[in-house]
Amino acid sequence: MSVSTAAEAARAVQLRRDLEQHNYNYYVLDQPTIADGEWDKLFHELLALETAHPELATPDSPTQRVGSKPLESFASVTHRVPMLSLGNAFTDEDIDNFDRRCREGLDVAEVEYSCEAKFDGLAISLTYENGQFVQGATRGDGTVGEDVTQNLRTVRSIPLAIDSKAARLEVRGEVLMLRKDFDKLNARQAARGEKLFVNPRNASAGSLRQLDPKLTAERPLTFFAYGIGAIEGAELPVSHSALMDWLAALRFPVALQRRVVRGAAGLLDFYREIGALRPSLPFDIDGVVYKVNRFSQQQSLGFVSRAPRFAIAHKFPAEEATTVLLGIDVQVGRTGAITPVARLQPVFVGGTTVSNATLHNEDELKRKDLKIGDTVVVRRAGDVIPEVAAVIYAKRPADASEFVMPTACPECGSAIIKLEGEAVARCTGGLICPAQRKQALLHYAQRRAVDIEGLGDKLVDQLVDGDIVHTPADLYKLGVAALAGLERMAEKSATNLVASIEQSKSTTLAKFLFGLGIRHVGEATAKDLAKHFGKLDAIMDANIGQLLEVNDVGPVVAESLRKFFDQPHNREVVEQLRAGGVHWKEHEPAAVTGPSEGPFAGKTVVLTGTLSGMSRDEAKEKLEALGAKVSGSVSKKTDYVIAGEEAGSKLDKARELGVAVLDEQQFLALLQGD
Ligand code: 5U1
Repeated sequence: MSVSTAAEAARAVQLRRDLEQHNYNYYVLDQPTIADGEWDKLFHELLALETAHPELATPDSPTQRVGSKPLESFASVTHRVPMLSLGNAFTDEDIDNFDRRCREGLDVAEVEYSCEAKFDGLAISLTYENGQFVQGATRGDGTVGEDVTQNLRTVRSIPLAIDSKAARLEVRGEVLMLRKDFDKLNARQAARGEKLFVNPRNASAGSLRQLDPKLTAERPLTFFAYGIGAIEGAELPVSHSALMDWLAALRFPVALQRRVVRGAAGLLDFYREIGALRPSLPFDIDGVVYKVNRFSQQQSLGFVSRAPRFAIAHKFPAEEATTVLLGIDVQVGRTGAITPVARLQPVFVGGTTVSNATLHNEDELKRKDLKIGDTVVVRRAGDVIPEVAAVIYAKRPADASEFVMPTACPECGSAIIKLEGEAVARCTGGLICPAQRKQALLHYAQRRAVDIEGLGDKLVDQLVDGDIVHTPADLYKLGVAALAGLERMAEKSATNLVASIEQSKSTTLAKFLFGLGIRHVGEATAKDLAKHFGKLDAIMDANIGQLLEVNDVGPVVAESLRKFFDQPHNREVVEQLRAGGVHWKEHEPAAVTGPSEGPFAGKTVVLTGTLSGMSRDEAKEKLEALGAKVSGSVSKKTDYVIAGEEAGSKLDKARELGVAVLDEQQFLALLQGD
């Protein structure tokens, strides 16, 4: 070990600054400006410098996050300012009452509130002395918590040093795990044959209470600040919203979902808005929190027992509940995919009673080691199909029974097979299978395909079960008399349906092709094929090589198209549809419809997140008019991903693949030709 030179000392300072800035960009702003490999290189350079010259190491160095020695137990920490809990509200009336109490208590006509999302994580307190992070503690009982400093040092969104002159500052907030990190963690647990976590909250709790900080360091925890405890040697801002801005300026992560509003109406608007956003947020929330904004007013309202009078949590319906798995059935999808479905003891979750939940596929069933009779956690988030999120093995009864995947389709008796490399088992019955036939008809009739208004699932059930309709071509033979005899079909609705069937005859090649329900041929691919070939016969007769020439068509899609049109019965249905009067405008192959120049000409673009200035459909239309193809998924062939607010997994994928990402402003600039 040698004494460090001035250049080495300066380099260590620079590396620390750069690494913390990159941490902040990545973990707080979610805008990385450096590749992971590059970060690792800088980190190892600093580690090597500090190892060779220990006098260069500082307690707030990024190298000090990684995890020190395991503890025997956690020490107790008495909070200088108690960590309060919040009263709960569930109804609009509860909120009116809360607002009335605040108005009356303050003797004002209207109150200003600061609203924010309520994280479903674990409350913690972080103590900074003279700008250095010195202690982190769990909430515990609100008065005494556990010292988890070592573990919290590993959470990269928590700053180890802050630019504040406060002799002491306690920052309060919540540790949680982002949904995408939770999914990755559970996939890793499964690959290692280790136990799966029930939800991000449990995973966070388990991770934070590890005695060995190296284990916590392996868990992707994050942090959001929502308040402070003790503050010494610095001035407290005048309001909660100003405090949040101050914490953000000190580089603490704070939720973007916060707003200052007035009166109960403002609170309820915020509640509904965040409720609608809830399923698309990157983390779990269980409600929103309202706080009287001005600290002077908070102080005059004070506390009742251990909860503040000036704040309240407005809870959302729970997204998870436990119930019993009564049985497992299988459902057959449009392409024959067999989905195991859980039959559950009915349970109220996510605001409705749930008695069925998807189990996805056989592999998922095995992964969860699910048995009939098990107590399970059911999750229903927003409008997403309910799913069995976890099994509570401790409650497994002795007579719990294994589910055996059927070998024959329950709808048509055809063999069920699972192709190598595919997670999904499929019924081989094709259109012989009534379940597949029903789905195929609904797919053909949907708005994005030929658009037959009024052809819903109840009607399709009757048409297929009554042997009236076998293929989409049969729809064009239906008359008012045949339809009017069906359940829930009066003469008027039958007449309307016949009219809308008639109307659907005039369509586009892309919509017709999409409507045929060929595996892997979604709307965007159908548009590509129509644009490239111009005529249906050209598509039906194209060989694999010709199909591969189409933008975004790969071997899987090409193979699927060939297989579909090689089946005589599929060609027959197409001919019957044409004979029945279904038509569209055809054009010469590869006619160029959009401009051939400009930033988006010939480019494949994916839209993700919410754009503030236009709807997704408007953006799509504008892009297509400029010659772009708008695709639904990100691949190596994608030229641009346009990312609005709350962009999710598509943005992650773009970053992973190194695809160019445009934010809304950059997108608008290109649209305007700047
Ligand atoms: N977002 C948020 N969660 N939460 C929890 N703010 C917030 N504030 C709290 C608690 C217990 O307490 C303060 C009002 C004291």
